[in-house]
Amino acid sequence: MPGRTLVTLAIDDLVRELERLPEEGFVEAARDVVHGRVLAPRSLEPYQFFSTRHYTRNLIFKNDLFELLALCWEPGQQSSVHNHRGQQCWMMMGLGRLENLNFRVHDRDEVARTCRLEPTSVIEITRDQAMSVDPDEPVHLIRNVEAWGERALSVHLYSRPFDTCEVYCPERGIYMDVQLSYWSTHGRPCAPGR
Ligand code: CSS
Ligand code: FE2
Repeated sequence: MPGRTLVTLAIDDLVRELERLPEEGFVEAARDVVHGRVLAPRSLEPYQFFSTRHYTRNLIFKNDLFELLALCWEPGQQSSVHNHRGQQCWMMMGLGRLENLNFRVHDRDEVARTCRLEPTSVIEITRDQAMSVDPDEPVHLIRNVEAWGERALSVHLYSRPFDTCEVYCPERGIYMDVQLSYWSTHGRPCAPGR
């Protein structure tokens, strides 16, 4: 959206703004909020938990309508190829930048749990360029490119919340259900030793 003026705000103010949105039309209104705001990095410090093993998922806020998470990525870390259970997903950067790789799913067999993935587009997500996951092509992978050498923190808005997703294994042509878990909730670690 060229020509937009981005408003910088703290994460608590983003939560309040999203909480005020009516349920009817939430998806359209939330998209405008996400694409029109830049997050103040210091406000995200309570949600910064990095692990050398994998990216961490840190809950900021959740109600029946939406969930807001901070995801922390060391250089080189990436998600699996996954979907969002038919829910909308938007991403804003708090620190650094990330790369998004989209995939199209072909020959999905719900019984055999097999499919074929075709890589489609690659998008960079930056602090002044948020991203909406395309509801028509919602299977993707997020990565913090190792060569960039910088930590990243992304804020993910999901509507509605979901706690499982499908994970795809492109090499084997299979997919499976995976449970999602938090590293911390409301700034308190809840996954010690992982
Ligand atoms: N959907 C993944 C992160 S990439 S959008 C997750 O919630 O862990
Ligand atoms: Fe995702």
